[in-house]
Amino acid sequence: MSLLVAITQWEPETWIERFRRLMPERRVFALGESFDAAEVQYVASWKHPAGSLAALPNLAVIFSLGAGVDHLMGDPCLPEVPVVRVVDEDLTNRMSEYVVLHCLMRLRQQRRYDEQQRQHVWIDDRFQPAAREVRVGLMGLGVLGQDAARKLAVLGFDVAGWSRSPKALDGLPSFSGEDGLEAFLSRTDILVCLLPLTAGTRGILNRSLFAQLAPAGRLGGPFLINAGRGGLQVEADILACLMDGTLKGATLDVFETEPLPPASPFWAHPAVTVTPHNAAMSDPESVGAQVVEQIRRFEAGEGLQNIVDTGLGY
Ligand code: NDP
Ligand code: OXD
Repeated sequence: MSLLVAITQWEPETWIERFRRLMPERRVFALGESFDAAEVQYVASWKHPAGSLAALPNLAVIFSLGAGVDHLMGDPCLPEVPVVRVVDEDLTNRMSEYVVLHCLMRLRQQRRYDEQQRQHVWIDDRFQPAAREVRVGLMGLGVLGQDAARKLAVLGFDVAGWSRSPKALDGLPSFSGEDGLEAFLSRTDILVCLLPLTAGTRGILNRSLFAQLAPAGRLGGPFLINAGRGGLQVEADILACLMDGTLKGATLDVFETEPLPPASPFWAHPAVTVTPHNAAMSDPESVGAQVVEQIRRFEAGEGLQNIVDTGLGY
């Protein structure tokens, strides 16, 4: 049986080459090629066009090539087969690097020094809060949130987390559900969002939430780091909150519209750091090998791993 690689927005060639090399005994098709739909048992997807998987009569498993699965859940014609997502050490490490980097950038005020360097300005500025004085709050304590939390704690940050269900996190404070949100936000100077985009989280990063962040922390105001999904954030609210001081700065890897349009005010905003949705890339070597291993497990009757709860949407 064959694998259909259904990728948009990423270059499919590397993935197809990798799958063909790893599974020489199988046929690997790209969406757009001509193929026999009845032959396809597996799909590897990143943002396949909605409806394009609807007529595959022998489809058994859909593999998301990313950790997030909102690109699949948004397809109203998604076949009712198990959906498996990426849980990958390489991807997890990359996300933690991103989170640690941008928390340190805010702690050490690096953007200010970059600007001073551009201006050839030397200010004898000895104000540097300690990491232990800065409270980082992770929204989402899943695979990525937990790893980032641990690594931030090693650096000395005062870390807490928030998730849907209660979590024990190496002795770090953790909060859950609607009831725990206010207490979580009120002790947060840097809010790091690693939530999935679902019906329950869409638009959660909005003015009413930002207004509950700690107003008087050691960084002089709260910062937002969003590397979850653009649909989690209300961009007009972020801009308005940066303007009135509810937020002091934001680091955004994901956007309501991607690629970020050239006219977006985020590009030139002095308090915003923009990265092009690459906080944690899926590595074709590592993720391709995982898909192949999952197919082996499935066919050996050993059971799939990292199956998505399609009811919850993540
Ligand atoms: P997980 O599924 O492992 O974790 C998701 C976390 O979010 C869980 O702790 C879950 O709670 C929590 N959560 C979900 N819904 C809610 C809710 N309504 N209220 C509170 N908490 C909620 O996902 P990962 O950690 O692997 O990935 C997280 C997201 O990161 C992905 O979905 C994707 O969108 C994004 N991502 C972005 C990348 C980038 O490059 N920018 C790269 C990879 C991923 P509970 O523990 O109770 O289930
Ligand atoms: C992912 C992503 O979900 O790259 O893995 O956004």
